Order: sequence, then C-alpha cells, then structure tokens
Amino acid sequence: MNILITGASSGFGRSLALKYAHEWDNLQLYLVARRGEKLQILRNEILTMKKNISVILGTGDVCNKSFIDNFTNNIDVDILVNNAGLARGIESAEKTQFHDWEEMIEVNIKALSYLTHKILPSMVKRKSGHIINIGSIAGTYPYPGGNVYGASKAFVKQFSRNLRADLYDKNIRISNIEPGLCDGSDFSITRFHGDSQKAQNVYANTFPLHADDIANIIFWVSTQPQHININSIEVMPTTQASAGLNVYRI
Ligand code: 8X3
Repeated sequence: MNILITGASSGFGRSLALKYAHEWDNLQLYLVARRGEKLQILRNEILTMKKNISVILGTGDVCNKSFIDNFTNNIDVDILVNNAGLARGIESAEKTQFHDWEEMIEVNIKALSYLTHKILPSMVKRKSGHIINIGSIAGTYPYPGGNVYGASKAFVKQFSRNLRADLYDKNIRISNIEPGLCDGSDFSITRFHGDSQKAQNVYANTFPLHADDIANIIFWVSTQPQHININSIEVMPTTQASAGLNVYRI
C-alpha cells in the first residue's frame, strides 16, 4: 500500500502518518513537506514504532511542479491525502495583502490540483485509489476575514464533488474532510504570520478539535469497505457553530 501525504511535517498530516503507521503494516509512506528536519523526526518516530514500514521523504514545496514531478515519478499511489494548505490573514478583504491571497490560491488550489492531476492517471489505469482532500468549514460558511481562504476551500469542496462525477465508474474514491476549529497544527500561527499570541488566542477558553481527531476521522474514511465512498465529512468542535445572519444597523 502506497500512501502519499502532503503537509506531513505537522498538524493533520503528521498525526495521520503516525495513525496509518500505527494501524497498518507493510506500508510505503510518502511524506511531503518543506521542513526536512521535522520530516526526519517523524520518520524516526515511525521507524521506531514499526519495522515493516518504508518512509520516503519528499522535502520541498508542493507548489514546485518539478519537485512534485520528480518525487511522484514511478509511484502508484493508493491513497493520496491532499493535506497541504494554509490561511493567511484574517483582515477584511480591502485590508489584505494581495500576495497573501496569491499564496492561498497557489497552495490550496493550484498545488492540490497539480498533484491530483499527476496522480490520477495511474489510479484510473489501475482502477483503484482514494483521494482524500482536506477542505474546511470555511468552504461552506462565510465569516469575516475568511475571504480567499474560504473561497479556496469552496474550490476544494466542488473539485472533490466534480472528481466524483468523473470517477464514480472507475472504482476511485474521493473524499473531502472539512474541519472546523482545530488546534495542534501551525494553522493559526501561519494565518497570523508568526504571531504566536494571536494564534493562541484563537483557541483560548474553548475546546477545539485536535489534529489527532481529524487523523482518526481520515483513517476511518479510508478504512470503509471499497463499495462505500464518504463524499464529505464536516466536523466542528461541540463548542462551535455556524454564525447566524448579520444585519448592519446604523
Ligand atoms: C480551518 C477552520 O474555522 O479556522 O479551516 O476557518 S476555520
């Protein structure tokens, strides 16, 4: 079994790599992230836990097409987890930096699409495979400052649905996992450009989801019998709900 996970050095990706390694034997885990040192630590952790697993590290940027081409050449991926993604900023749209928007579009849309496009032909040829995209509740529910981040996750939602439309007769499964507020990853620190105080405040005085919760859900999705496709799972902490409609009054 060949499993490829992007954004594997932290958060959901890291938790999921550990979960697959813990639950399954005889795996080839292909782990992609920019931070080689963190990947190396994860690899050591996995190999200490299990001897019958190969961990192949791809240190590089998912937006770099030639890196992706080189890393994925000659791999028949059974499960692709398109986990790499990011949010930048939570300002109202008119106050944002355009390069933040561009970065989210590059990673959340273009890199996810490119890797999917690269991996799909081999899945179709083998009539086998599962692509698990990491969307977000932000792809369904608008919130102030969600602007391009939410729009990029709406792309992931509809892309996942459209892939189903193309692939339902090819024995290939597509799932979109849409988490809400979740700690245990670099999500907020990235969103706030490294401001750890602001990032911590996001999770203060509440009970968010944890990266391991999402890893458990993704694992469950990938362990369903072959005839079951989990199209999407939207998951929030019990302490979160979608906002009501706002009316501005003078
Ligand atoms: C992360 C969930 O609510 O912070 O995708 O946008 S949220």
